[in-house]
Amino acid sequence: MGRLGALLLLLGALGALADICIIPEVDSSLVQSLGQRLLPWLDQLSLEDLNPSIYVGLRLSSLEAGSKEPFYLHSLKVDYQQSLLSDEGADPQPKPSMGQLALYMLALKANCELIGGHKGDRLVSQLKRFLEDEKRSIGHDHKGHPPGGYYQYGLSILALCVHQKRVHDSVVGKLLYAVQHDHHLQGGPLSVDILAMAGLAFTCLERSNLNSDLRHRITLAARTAKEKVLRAQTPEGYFGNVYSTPLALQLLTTAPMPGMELGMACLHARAALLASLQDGAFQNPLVISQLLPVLNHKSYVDLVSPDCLAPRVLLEPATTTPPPMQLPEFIHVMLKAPSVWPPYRHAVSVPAGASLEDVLWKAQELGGFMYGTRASLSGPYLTSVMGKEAGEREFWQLVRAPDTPLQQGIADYIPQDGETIELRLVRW
Ligand code: B12
Repeated sequence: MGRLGALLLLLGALGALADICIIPEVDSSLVQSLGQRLLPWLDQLSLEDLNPSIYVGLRLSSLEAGSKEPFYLHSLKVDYQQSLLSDEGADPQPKPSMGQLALYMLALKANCELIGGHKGDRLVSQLKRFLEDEKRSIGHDHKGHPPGGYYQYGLSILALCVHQKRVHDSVVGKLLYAVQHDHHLQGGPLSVDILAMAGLAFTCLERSNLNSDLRHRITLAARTAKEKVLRAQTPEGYFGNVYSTPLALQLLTTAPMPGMELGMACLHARAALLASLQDGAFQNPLVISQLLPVLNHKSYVDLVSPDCLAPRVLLEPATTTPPPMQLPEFIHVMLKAPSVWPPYRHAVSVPAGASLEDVLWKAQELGGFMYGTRASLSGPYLTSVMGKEAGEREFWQLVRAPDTPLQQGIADYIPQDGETIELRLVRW
């Protein structure tokens, strides 16, 4: 081959690389320290704390937690099967939501378990029933909202797909419509999470060919989802925000996209993620569980045929030296709730390093303030302020004044001295 031939070959290879999203290896000690943050959660086996996403994240990572893993999966099975089988009547157990059931099914597949038998069939029918109900709420004209949200809708289709369980074309059709028409996908960074999840579901359906009549539309929608995620890249490199970037990268790494400039965009996102990892942005177990697969070049779509024998590195508990005893320094945070009458506004003093949840707790202790939370896979979710519950399609938004929505929940966000935090009742 002449020089020109070699040059053309090189240019061709570089051109092809531009279409591929590759995340080069990340320092293994950084990955270890992320995994170590999950370890304490594997010992939390109460109903409120069990989190199938943590199990899925670990199984798709390069790390393993030894005997804690099978034990955790066993606890998940006991908990989920029991609450599924329990009747409404005698001892009504809180039922897992559609999305939680879907994550549980992903966890089973992450352990290479095929769903079958009486229990398995019940699980699959329950999830399909959930999806049918959501589809009905969206309606023929696509004007309604799925009560569980499009994120859980996509997650549920994905979970059934990795188990090779077919859902009706009309169910898939609603998600296709939503992605192609930007329908109720919520603006802002949340839409990237939703698009990424929908894209992962389409990619799975595309590979499994479960809905062959929709094949063309599914391929098109998978591409649209990727394009929209790519367009949502911020100047810092995130797709949406730092916490939607892991799912976005799970989607973008699934396959090369001819004609899309994926290569540089993904390298840019990796650099941004590394910087935020070093800043300690990843503390929440749920977001860590979505990031670990990416650092191991995996996505949820790999659960179609998981490699359960792949060697993984054993996680060792972190050795931490306790910080020297110091008198706590106190900071002042202004807490405001303008959406209630009379509006609440009070300065609260807490030790430096306290979370927003500590601030709320302190304000409540001081009197004149009240709040309520509900456990979720992301941690405590703020449901009410001064006795006012968020209604349907409303939520209590956490905002740093003047107008920056927080990217973390009440348990993870650490306010700084002099900050004003507003709790706003808004529609979504
Ligand atoms: C849909 C969604 C919402 C909806 C939830 C309502 C609904 N019925 O769908 C709305 C728009 C209300 C919402 C609100 C918020 N969200 Co949100 N949300 C999501 C999303 C896209 C999917 C959640 C889901 O369905 N999970 C699947 C099911 C099976 O899990 P689940 O635990 O049962 O789901 C419940 C919780 O996730 C809860 N929830 C939703 N968001 C958040 C955020 C936090 C911090 C907590 C504790 C709970 C929580 O609502 C879900 C439905 O009940 C995720 C994306 C993701 N990557 O996970 C972001 C996500 C979890 N949210 C996020 C954030 C930051 C928030 C807010 C704190 C934003 C704000 N500034 O106010 C608020 C929560 C404030 C509060 N009151 O505590 C971040 C969390 C990042 C982190 N560091 O942990 C994520 C990852 C999005 C992102 N990329 O930034 N969210």
